[in-house]
Amino acid sequence: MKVLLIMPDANMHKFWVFGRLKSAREAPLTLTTLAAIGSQDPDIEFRLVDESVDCVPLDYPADLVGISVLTGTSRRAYALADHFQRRGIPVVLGGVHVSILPDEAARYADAIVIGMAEQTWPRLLRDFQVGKMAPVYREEPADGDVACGIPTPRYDLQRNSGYVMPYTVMATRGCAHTCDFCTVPVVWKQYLRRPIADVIRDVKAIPSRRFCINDVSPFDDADYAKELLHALIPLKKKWGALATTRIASDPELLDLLVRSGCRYLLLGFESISQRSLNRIYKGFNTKEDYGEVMRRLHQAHIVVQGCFVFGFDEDDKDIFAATVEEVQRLKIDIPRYSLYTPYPGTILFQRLQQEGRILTYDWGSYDTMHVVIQPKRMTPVELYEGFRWAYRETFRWKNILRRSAGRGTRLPIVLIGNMVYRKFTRRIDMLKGFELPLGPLTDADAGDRGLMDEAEQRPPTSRAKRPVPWA
Ligand code: B12
Ligand code: SF4
Repeated sequence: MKVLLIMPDANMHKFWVFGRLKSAREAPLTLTTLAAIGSQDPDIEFRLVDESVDCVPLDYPADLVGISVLTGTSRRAYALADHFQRRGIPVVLGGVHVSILPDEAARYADAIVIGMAEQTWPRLLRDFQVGKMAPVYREEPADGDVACGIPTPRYDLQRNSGYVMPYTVMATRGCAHTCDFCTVPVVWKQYLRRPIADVIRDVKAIPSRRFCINDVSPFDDADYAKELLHALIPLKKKWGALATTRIASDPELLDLLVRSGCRYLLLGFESISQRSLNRIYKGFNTKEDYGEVMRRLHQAHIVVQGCFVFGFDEDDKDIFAATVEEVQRLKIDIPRYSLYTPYPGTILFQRLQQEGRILTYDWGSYDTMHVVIQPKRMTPVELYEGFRWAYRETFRWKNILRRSAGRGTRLPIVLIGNMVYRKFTRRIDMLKGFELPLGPLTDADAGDRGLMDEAEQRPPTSRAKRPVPWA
């Protein structure tokens, strides 16, 4: 049986390099994990297509198609689902967006999978083979706080050369925090840790010295993290990960990061305003400590990608220049900016909906690069223009060079990272002009079943859509 697994892309991180697609980010674990889980049955042949690095083979002779859906990619996912269903091929949808809005996703699929799929995916595949696939599969919460039995991802099935970082590993799932804009605590209510032996097995399976841990919060349980880092030391690998700013406050953890080969961390600073941080339930980030966080991580020769968000209720037009200035002062190696986005299911979504401040329910714009809310202290246009200005200003050569001064042996990686985002800055300006390989989505694309139009997408309690001035 042939199963085609697709990760649709919103054209965010991909670039054409010498005629081939290249993703400037790490490979997702989703498809390689699903293929690994399903590979327990030798009769199933998986083909993996991540649209960040591949084009979807629209004529592939699949028996079953599985599509992973994020909110920002849902329109694309539904159009692809429609395409394969019209060819008579059953489609299964799963992933974050499906778990949050199962009723919406169910309209575009023969079956949906809610939550993690370690138990449900093999069951679905078995049911499908005997012609009894159910319309909904829902993973039960784990018993306790340990995630057991997750197999080593099928790295052999992804186009590794397409990624800047092809090898990703998972150690934990979920997050112990509840930032108001974040989907993670909504979808994964538990903070799970995988057995250290399983993680080390996966790291050993990687045919490279470099890998990354792409869990959202892998160091939150300090005891677990220290045990894991101890176990990584003998493997002599170089790795990167996501973390919170609290990582730098524990000297033992910091020392273990260095000894185990950590070279890169992505940190969510989010804002330079403590009031904003408190308001979004991220008060554990202390603005006053940012300088010390950066000093310690730089001392440990760790490259820091620092993420900031614009559009918080406390933000006014001064926030852009103030943030860029702080980014320069802190010498954030690779800064990144996003727009405050109310993903469905989040605390933020509920609040802004009640306040009538959601401008569009077109999920295609929920990529943190489009303004989808009415900001409190500026107009949507001012927010968008400020965001673009901040990108342009931050990635001017003179600012890149000022930030990178003194980075010693890490300078090449810092400069490469900045060059990618310099290019990305131009992409933000072009976002509206992009067309996906299947063509722009229209009602005609969707055929009889119809892509959701805006009225359908709008939850019944919401206010009418207001025009976005620059659309
Ligand atoms: C690595 C990562 C990335 C990578 C890879 C992208 C990707 N598609 O995974 C990169 C860096 C490119 C990326 C980019 C972005 N990301 Co991201 N990313 C992640 C991260 C940290 C891990 C994903 C992962 O590999 N998980 C491990 C795998 C095994 O788990 P999984 O994907 O959930 O899959 C399991 C189940 O969900 C299910 N499943 C999933 N799909 C399917 C499909 C089928 C058919 C079946 C049966 C089951 C199934 O089975 C799997 C096994 O149990 C998640 C956070 C998280 N914990 O999920 C955020 C996350 C997915 N990202 C998020 C966001 C917002 C973004 C960006 C918009 C950020 C930005 N501004 O750049 C972009 C958008 C990318 C796009 N194309 O639109 C949000 C999504 C929110 C939402 N509602 O959609 C998340 C949840 C983070 C968050 N804090 O909320 N991201
Ligand atoms: S933004 Fe980061 S720290 Fe906050 S809940 Fe999400 S994953 Fe956790």
